[in-house]
Amino acid sequence: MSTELYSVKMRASQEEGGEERHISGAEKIVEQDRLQAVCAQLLERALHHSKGEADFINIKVERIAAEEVSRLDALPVTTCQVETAKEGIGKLKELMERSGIPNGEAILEQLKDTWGMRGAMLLNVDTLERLEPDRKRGVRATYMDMADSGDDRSQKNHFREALVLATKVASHKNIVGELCISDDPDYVTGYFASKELGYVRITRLKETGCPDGGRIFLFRGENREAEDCVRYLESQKMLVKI
Ligand code: PML
Repeated sequence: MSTELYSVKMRASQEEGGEERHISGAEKIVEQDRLQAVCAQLLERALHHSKGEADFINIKVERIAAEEVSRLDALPVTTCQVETAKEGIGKLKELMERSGIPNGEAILEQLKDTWGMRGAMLLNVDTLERLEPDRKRGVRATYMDMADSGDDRSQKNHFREALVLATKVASHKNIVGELCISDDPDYVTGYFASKELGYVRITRLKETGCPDGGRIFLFRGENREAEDCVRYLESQKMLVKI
């Protein structure tokens, strides 16, 4: 008999001059007996976020069959200690070079266009074309969680949540890397992740107090393959063993 699992997605936003500003989002896959507790934790998180008070909170619960869920081992993790954000950004460029990704400077230039997006930019690294169907929203990597649900997951853990996301993203055949800067003003560690280099934490990518952050999924292939990539990122259910 298959176990029933539930996908829980939370997103919170604020209205600012008629525009929706993203505040917080989270993804969980849980058994039924933890559903209520997890929804309460995510509501709490949405209500108390350092990016501000939410005007709109959406918690979506969907039942999913265990058979629909794929499993992956987390990418190996290394840490790159840097003193300044400038040095950290330089590391991102170096890691792209080591991964055979050209146009590092131009790609980093596009990071600022991701500030405030709910999802990530999907960028063709060779042509620099953006491939998201909706550029304002971006592509949201969803339906994923850590495989070990026995752990205490009541607190937001930037690192673990990002490692789960990065592992799912990196495993698609057209993804050659990912860049991430947190949009949490209090969180300055970011990362570069790829199948080849693993998950490389960079201890400072911005100044403390800065709310700017975002993600770029680095795509290589024919643009027509982007549709399958977006489908994978947005709908393949995935549990990641950390
Ligand atoms: C986010 O805020 O969602 C991004 C978190 C980046 C985590 C980087 C790390 O600590 O490894």
